[in-house]
Amino acid sequence: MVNADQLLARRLLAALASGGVEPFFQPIVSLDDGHVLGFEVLARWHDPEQGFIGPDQFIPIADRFGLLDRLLDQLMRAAFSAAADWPHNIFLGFNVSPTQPRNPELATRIAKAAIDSSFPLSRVHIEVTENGFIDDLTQPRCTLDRLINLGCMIAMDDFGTGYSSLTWLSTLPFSKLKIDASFVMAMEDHRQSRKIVDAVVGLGHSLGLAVVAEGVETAGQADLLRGMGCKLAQGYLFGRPTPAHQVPNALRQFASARQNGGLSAPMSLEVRADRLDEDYAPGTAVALMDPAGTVVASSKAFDRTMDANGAEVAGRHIWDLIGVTPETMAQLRATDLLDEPFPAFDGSAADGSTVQVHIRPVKDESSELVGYSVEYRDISNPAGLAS
Ligand code: G
Ligand code: G
Ligand code: MN
Repeated sequence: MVNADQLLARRLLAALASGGVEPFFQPIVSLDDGHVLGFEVLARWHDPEQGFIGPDQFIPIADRFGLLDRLLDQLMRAAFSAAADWPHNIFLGFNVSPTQPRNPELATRIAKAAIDSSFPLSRVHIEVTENGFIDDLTQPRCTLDRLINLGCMIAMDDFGTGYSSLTWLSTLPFSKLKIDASFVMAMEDHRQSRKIVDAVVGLGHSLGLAVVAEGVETAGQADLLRGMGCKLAQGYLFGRPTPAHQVPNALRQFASARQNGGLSAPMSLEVRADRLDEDYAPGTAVALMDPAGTVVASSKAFDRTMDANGAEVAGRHIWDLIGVTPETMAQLRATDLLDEPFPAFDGSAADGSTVQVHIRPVKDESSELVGYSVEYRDISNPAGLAS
């Protein structure tokens, strides 16, 4: 006996094999000037016989029959391929159900999909719903740390609808918090919802997170959000989820907000690394790392500060060198999304003295993040000369 759910699961499996499930893209914009920062990728399934089947119907089935990873894989590959010609500074946000990070293979699968498509992992954002996390966070935490280590950004989706939201927020390495649409949509009519949104924007910012308001449908809601200091938004006011072929057109309509500076020479991390000594004052203790935190170049003064024996620093992970935690990397991601400076923090040099660590994003001419500079400043020597 095959029941209706099993039948649907079989159809879904067939659709996944034949490309019948398609990614749609919804813009996430800056509330300051309306430019597009990235897209949320949403699964859409058109069945030749049954017509359009909504994710509310097929996601739970995919979950029950173990098809979510395959769905994610298909969506990612289709989305990366479609986005190859889009501007290189926009991110793609993928939804991951709370059961998926329990699978130790998830991070590897995501990395493989991106690498196979030459899509930078620093532009991959993973949205995890707070609804349904189970009590034991050991494996999810491990998976999310690995994803951050690979360069991805993690967002908490539908914030405010689950329970223990604050526990997840303090336990898992989020960079971004998405306020659930239900609060945003009720804001104009209900003072309570307005207060909640205001408080969540403040909470997110005080934790160093980027905050996105979901479900923004009216100009009035956008104005209220701007007044609260909310920087990022998503909703029908800015754009509905659209198929890939309509995205370039949608981007052109948004384009006036952001023009490239017209620089022609590419400024890759490698070029910057070669010019390290010219770009910084002599004796500056500075290193460049890629978005995932691997050091690609360092000045002699940096090496000296790190390790009295002058061991090779390039190729090592910044976490191992200066005790940067996954939380620091997660916060770093949030600050580049918001274009805000990352606050300096104290670290210790190999000789035991305290140094101030300044981390700055390094971007190319099209504002794509290529890495970060890590500069040590001797606190007793504010000019930044380490020797
Ligand atoms: O796009 P729409 O509002 O119809 O989506 C309904 C729900 O389905 C949302 O909660 C959304 O996060 C979820 N959803 C859409 N696409 C995916 C997907 O690819 N994977 C998972 N796990 N959920 C998805
Ligand atoms: O759970 P999640 O936040 O991933 O769900 C996102 C879903 O919300 C998308 O599937 C999209 O279709 C829907 N959505 C996005 N913007 C709006 C909006 O402005 N109004 C409404 N009603 N739904 C929206
Ligand atoms: Mn989402």
